[in-house]
Amino acid sequence: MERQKMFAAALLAFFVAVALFAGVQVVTKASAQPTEKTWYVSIGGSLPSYSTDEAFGFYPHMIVIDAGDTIVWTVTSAEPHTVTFFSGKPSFNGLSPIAVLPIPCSQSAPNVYNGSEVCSSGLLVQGEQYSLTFTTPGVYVYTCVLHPGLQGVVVVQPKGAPYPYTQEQYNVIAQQEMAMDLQAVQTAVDSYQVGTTSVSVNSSVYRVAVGYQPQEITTASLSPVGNSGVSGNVTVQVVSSQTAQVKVSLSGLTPGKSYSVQLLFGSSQYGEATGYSPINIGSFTPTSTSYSASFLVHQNLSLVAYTWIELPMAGLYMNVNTGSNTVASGDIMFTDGGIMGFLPSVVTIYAGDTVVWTELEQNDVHTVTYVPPGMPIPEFGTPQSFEAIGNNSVFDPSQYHNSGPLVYGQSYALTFDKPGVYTFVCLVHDEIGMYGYVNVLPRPSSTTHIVNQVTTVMQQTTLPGTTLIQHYNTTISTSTGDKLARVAAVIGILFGVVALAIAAVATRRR
Ligand SMILES: [Cu+2]
Repeated sequence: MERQKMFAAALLAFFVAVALFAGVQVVTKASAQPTEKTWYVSIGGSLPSYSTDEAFGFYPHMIVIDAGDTIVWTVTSAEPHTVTFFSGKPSFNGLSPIAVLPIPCSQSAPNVYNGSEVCSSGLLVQGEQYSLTFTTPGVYVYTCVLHPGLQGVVVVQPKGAPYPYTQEQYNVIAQQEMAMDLQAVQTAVDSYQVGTTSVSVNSSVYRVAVGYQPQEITTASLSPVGNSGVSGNVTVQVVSSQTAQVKVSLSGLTPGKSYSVQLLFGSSQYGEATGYSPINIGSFTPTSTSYSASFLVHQNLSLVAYTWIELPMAGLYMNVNTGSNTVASGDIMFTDGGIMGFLPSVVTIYAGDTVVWTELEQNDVHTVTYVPPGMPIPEFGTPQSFEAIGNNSVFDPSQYHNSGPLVYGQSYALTFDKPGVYTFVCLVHDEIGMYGYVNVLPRPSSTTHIVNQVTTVMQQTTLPGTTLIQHYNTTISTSTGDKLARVAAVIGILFGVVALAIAAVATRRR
């Protein structure tokens, strides 16, 4: 009996101990600090089948985290990028040597961002990561110093605030945003047309694009803030090197009241980014409840630009206010990307013709470089890569030819007098396959030449009629007595020649 009691007491003590221990565990759990989370953002993207089509973005564009959390960025594209927080301080040009060097947030805590320092990852190549821990609630914009249009937003909420999205949801958003950017690049590439000008019977000028990108235009809707009843939309478009056009259309306004329109860094939902000032677009006093107007903004809207306005893809929003109250707002988003290639990649010309390469990508820098046999491809950044040599000269296949870094709108030209196939490379993007070829054919006798030239131009365009023309060409070259097709082809080409002649005369008259 005594033994049984002792056994029961021991059992009870055991259960009490277990209960107490469990209780302590529960208490410990309840009083624990919320766990700091780690979030993932990817940078850039490309389709495997079009490796030179590059999406330029931070995906997701905006991420909302809590103080204490960490973000890890990973470069997923062949194109290198940086993650740089300027915190409103002056940014630097992507071509300056410091652009690619890492900048620690502080000496003691290089990867802890408190919202006011400059922190930069330095150059990150495919697969490389950078991480920052955020300590201070606020709205922060960040950029890639190499591609000024790349801008992202980090919103830091107070510790313990509920998150609007999970990482899984952000992954889906990221995929959608990247797909939209790649689609925009492909659409731009598909619509690109080669420009060719006949200078004389014995020489033509062929224009090749060096990099290409979707047009910088976007429309955003403006939603009422509170119960203002004011809504509308805004279209933002880059119209010249330092000018953007902002077209605003609003309804629900109070006649006689004064309104201001501003562009701000940050997010319409979470507010202004720390360290950045609003860009004032204009003011108006409507005489009716609706109003539309077009404003020109001459201020440089980009964080960093080579020579051209580059609108950030995210982290910019429009605000319509009455001075004290915001009545409508909306995020301005651009699809951002570019082709790291020559368009067309193969250009077929005749001896005596000239090729003019023009940089057509606001977001990036490229070179047009010919490296003669036996010479290694210079590394970008070396003096040799920056050396501009041979512009407007006659191409000599035994010599090094280089445009040096070209920014938007700049050109490089060479005249070819020796038949052959010549390979050109961009020293910035050689590793991702930015190669172009100039195929120089011997100049044929004049009549055949004109026909050939017409068909070459047709083949090099991406117009819908191309397939038809190519079909006719094939018919001519392989014809085995199909007279009708030959006649049709000849008539077609003659029409083409006549049309070109009319166009040439018309151009001259103007
Ligand atoms: Cu390039």
